[in-house]
Amino acid sequence: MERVVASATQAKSTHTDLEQLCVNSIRVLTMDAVQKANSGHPGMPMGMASVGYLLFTRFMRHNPRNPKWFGRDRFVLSAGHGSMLLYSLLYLTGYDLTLDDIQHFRQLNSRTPGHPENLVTPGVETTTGPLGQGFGNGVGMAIAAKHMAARFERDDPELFAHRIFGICSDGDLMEGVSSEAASIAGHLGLGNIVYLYDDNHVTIDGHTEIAFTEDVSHRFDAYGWHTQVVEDANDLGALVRAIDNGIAETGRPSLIRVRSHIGYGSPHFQDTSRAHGQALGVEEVKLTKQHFGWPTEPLFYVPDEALNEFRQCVDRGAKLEADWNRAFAGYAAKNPAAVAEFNARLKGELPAGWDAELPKFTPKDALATRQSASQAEQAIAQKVMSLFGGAADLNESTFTDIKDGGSFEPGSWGGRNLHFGIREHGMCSILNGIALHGGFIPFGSSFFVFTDYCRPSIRLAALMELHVIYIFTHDSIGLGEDGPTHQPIEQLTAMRAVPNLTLIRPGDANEAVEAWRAAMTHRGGPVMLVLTRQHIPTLDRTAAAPATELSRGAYIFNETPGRTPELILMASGSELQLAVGAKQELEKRGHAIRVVSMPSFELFAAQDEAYRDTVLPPAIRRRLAIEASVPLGWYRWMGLDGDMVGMTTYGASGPSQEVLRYFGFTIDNVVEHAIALLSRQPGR
Ligand SMILES: Cc1ncc(C[n+]2csc(CCOP(=O)(O)OP(=O)(O)O)c2C)c(N)n1
Repeated sequence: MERVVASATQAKSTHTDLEQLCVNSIRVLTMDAVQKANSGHPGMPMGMASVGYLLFTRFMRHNPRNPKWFGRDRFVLSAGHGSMLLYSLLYLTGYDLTLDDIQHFRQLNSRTPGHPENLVTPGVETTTGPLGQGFGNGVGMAIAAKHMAARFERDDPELFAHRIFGICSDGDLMEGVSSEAASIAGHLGLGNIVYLYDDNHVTIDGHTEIAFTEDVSHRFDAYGWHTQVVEDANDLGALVRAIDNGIAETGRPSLIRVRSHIGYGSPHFQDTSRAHGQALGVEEVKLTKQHFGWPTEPLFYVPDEALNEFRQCVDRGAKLEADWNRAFAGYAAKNPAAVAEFNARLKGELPAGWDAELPKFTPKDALATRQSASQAEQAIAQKVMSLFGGAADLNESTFTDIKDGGSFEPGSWGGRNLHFGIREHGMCSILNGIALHGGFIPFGSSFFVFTDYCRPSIRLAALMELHVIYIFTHDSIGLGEDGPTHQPIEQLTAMRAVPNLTLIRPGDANEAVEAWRAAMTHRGGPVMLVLTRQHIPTLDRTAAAPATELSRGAYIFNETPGRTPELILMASGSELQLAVGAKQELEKRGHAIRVVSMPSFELFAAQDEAYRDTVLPPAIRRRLAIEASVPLGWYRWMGLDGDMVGMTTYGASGPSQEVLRYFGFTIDNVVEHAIALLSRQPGR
């Protein structure tokens, strides 16, 4: 296959006039777009225009007319605030983005939002802006590429050899998440990464000297990266050589530190933070254009020679993809089974019979939902090869490693268990990258309380509609001895607040199995399974609804036969057993009770109103929620006349059952609260 990569001998130490025109075209489009919007970040694209130009026109194998071509190299703009760099490149190289789109930069419902969004703009691989996240996403993409190559490559190493290019900034490299991702990328020796670091010495509050003086190259050396320095971002020859070297280094990820100048060319604002986050001003834009020898009018002017040069990417990309498709057709003819799996994975299809071996539990089984869920996961993992992921050094507790799946390591890229180390945030940003790459249902696991360490990446998974599965165990004060630092109190509420995240907290072993089924079949967003450490009973369902009802988010578990319920007990997870027990006690006292199992607010909220009103009839206003968490999120279901047995303080260290009793998670206490509710006149 053709490699469109300039060799060192072709490298020039100075740029040609045409190259200069191309680089300046990016700068001018950026200045004009930000000026028209009167909002945005002109400085970084102006400083790194040369890098963007070279990557898109010389190095990256991409097809502007098919941004989803599997064999493409991926480009990640981790410094998402510099979005005009990416939009300029996408427009100039012939993606489905017009000059009109550029002129509507940052306008409502435009295809050029403030920060790049994967679902909005063709050619944007990942949503970036929260600094450091893109860096981690790229590491995930590189992991995904390595694993796909190991699983599918036969005799043509080029077919699955795409690379991950990225641009990151000071802010990216200051954020902790990039350190976590860089550390694991170095450990793994991900030689398919080439990142260029925009070393412009400027952030929002001024010079980097005020807060960022470490030697970044040495830091990355220590991580095990291949590092280089280019002293001048305008030296295209040096950049070409460095990128060539980065590509040639296949045993380590590559970081090229590029000394650049924010707001390059602006007579008054170059090298100052004034160029970072606001329009340069009409006068300054004119002066800068004059400095480039550019006509000041019309706005958004790009010379034909430059546009033609950029648009060579269209024909080149078509040829690259056609060559790849030809090679792939040869591969497919020789490897029909592999190609069937490959195609299904890319489409996100599950193999026939994927759920055939799911376990079934009986009331004899008393086990933690982390255990029952693990059994379900193992049964699925044997059939679904796209399931790939790992734990943040807590597999001994979360039980998520795939049995006989092997470890993903240098030399065994086909392993399906990724040892993330104690890097929860890095793990979740990497999971996003794996999902974005395509061909995977990635999963990650840790203790539920540490979702606090993962939240920015979880939020982005939800925003990007990625099919990522999180398995978080040790879900309440019921974890016991580890005490309040490890006992989640507000995390259920916090995670339920993330739009488009589906959280499922199963109430027994059979619900745990159904939770996995829901996680596998859900599309358009991440799913989080929230599981117990402590054993809980498997509920007797001979006179109760089947656990498959979990798919509706909430369902009538059982109720006093033949009578209209006076009160609804509703619970999730380990507290469902308390509702079931309390119902029996209350029935003995003559009350008619309904138990509602509510493992997922989101799945329930997605049901139609008629179903929701069947489960929680508006006329039944005495409702008691039971969950070892803060009540905030439950008010929607409790209503004004409801009450909750929940947590309003942090927990305590002690044996599980004692801690639960201490905080009122007993049948007696639930009954007491129910009696109090029953004796109250609703509406008062
Ligand atoms: C996690 C996160 N924190 C803060 C910000 C706000 N922010 C945007 S850019 C930036 C820093 C700019 O410095 P640098 O990364 O060097 O970019 P440059 O000024 O060179 O464009 C900050 C703090 C952000 N986008 N993400």
